[in-house]
Amino acid sequence: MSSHDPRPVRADGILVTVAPTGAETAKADCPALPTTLEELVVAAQESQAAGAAMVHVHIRDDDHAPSLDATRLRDTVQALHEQTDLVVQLSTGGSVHDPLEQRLKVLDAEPDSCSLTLGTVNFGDDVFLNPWPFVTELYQLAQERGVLPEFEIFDLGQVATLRRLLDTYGPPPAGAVHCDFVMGVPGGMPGTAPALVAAHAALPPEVTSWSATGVGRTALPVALTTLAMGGHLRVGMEDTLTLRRGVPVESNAQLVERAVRLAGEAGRTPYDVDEARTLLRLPARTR
Ligand code: KMH
Ligand code: ZN
Repeated sequence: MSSHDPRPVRADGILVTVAPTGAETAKADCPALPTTLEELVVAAQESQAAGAAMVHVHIRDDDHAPSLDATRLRDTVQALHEQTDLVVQLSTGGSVHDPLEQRLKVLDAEPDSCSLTLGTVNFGDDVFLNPWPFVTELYQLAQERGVLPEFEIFDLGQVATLRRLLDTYGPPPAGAVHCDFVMGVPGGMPGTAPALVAAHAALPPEVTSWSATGVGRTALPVALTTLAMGGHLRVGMEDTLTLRRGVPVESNAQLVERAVRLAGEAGRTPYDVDEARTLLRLPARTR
């Protein structure tokens, strides 16, 4: 094997990504949502102990409102790197109100990975704006900085945009093409088995790994379908606030534990952080 070949990774493993906070839920409506740096670090540590290997991060300000403050982002990446072993992925999606210019600056905080949504989508009553020039600028920035993009796919047409992006600008930094289907957003593709099968079938052959998450009540159907199809899982309070009807989620670790339990029934055990870095072709890292 040459030094350029990807390292092998266990076939019966699963990458569990935790998305602990998001930008949509108010702290006042959900006190268990981790919105301070201290709460985020604890949620990340507990999630790692439960089997997560990557954390998808949105930060909040002192009033618990979504923020893209440069200093806070940098401090957050540093704290997560110092106090967990997780692959740190910063959201470049932010909230639907964040300006595109500020979303590009997220990469200045030097995360391992960044989310990169492949197109504009209605998002409830709002619009999550991702015009092609923004997508291409963010992608080229990630390539220049050696940051792993996680391609977020909210709708079937966005899979075609991934094809166009790879054709026009070439592969990501180390060749890992990692996608995440975000399903069940009002305005995007539904969180159903047929939708996931269709979106997955349209993925370009360059894709090296994929995960899925279903928001709200689609969390379980999407997770079960993903396991049946051999994909990886993203879970967390960004997407899911109830375990089932009338039963609130108490912590992000609880959702990670459930994902690991379901994966176990499918014969798969979570990748540790070193295995996750291998899968995602990230350099090994020690605290
Ligand atoms: N908060 C949504 C508008 C991402 O993190 O990149 C966008 C989002 C996707 O959560
Ligand atoms: Zn997000």
